Amino acid sequence: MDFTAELKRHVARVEQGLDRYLPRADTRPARLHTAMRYSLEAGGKRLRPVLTLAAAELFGVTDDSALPAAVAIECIHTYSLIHDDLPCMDNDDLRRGRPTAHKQFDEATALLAGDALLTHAFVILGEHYAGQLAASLVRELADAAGSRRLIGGQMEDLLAEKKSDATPAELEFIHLNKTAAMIEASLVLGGLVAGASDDQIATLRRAGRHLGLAFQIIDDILDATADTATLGKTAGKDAKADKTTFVKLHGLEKSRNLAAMHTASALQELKNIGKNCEFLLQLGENMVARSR
Ligand code: GRG
Repeated sequence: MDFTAELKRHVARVEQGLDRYLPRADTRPARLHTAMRYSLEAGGKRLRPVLTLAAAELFGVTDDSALPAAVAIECIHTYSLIHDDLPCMDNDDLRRGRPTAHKQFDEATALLAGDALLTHAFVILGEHYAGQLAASLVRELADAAGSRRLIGGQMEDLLAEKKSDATPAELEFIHLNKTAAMIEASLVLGGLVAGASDDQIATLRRAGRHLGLAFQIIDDILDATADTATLGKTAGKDAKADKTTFVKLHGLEKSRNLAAMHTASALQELKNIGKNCEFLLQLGENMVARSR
């Protein structure tokens, strides 16, 4: 298997899906739909929707039936980035190599574009799936994005920033929910569309949890070691804010080891599914070696 070609193929499908399932930029109110597309079309690695497509393929789904679910995940991820960048949260000027939504438009438009992306994710699920599958997808995504997971993780992150001495347990709660929840859901949505068994879904969930933790540790390492131009977002923010991160708690070397450990656990879980998971294995390995 040619990993780079496969990744390109999945990313191209995601880009097409985003264009297909999002309202056109000139839909009234055009300013809102232009802002939604501005943030979505800025690029990004598309890791989460690619995980959804790859998980569905693992169980033999090679057509576009998982694409709406993949696009819904990317809509929620992008909403969370828009809101995270707002002045009331991280107050950042740069995202995906471009001015953040509130810089390009204004705060109210950015807030509404985020709200609309979050809502539209569920419109997509409702339009493209039916019956028990639709209910399972909505429940999974809403739970991952909700107050006990993504939003709850963000809340605790904001609270921890004020103290700047979060414990390892607090840090794990934040990362399991702010970062790993959506990565877990990405794999699970692909499995649900493909009709995976409860056991297989549970395995995808465990793999996603490890991948998510590895992803966040690498994110902390990159914040400390990479430059703004490479990342497409402001680098060095954690140290400047004296934020508790894996790097602050454990140092660079131990953080790298922890990321490798979580990746190995994720890969082992995927192997346990007993399908041809070569692409997902290489995706996991690439995530640890990534530079942005
Ligand atoms: C506002 C509800 C709410 C949540 C915000 C996403 C998020 C939670 C905060 C952004 C800051 C951060 C470090 C989050 C952890 C997850 C993460 C590393 C997001 C960035 O994901 P990438 O690197 O981004 O996949 P691209 O742009 O490539 O899609």
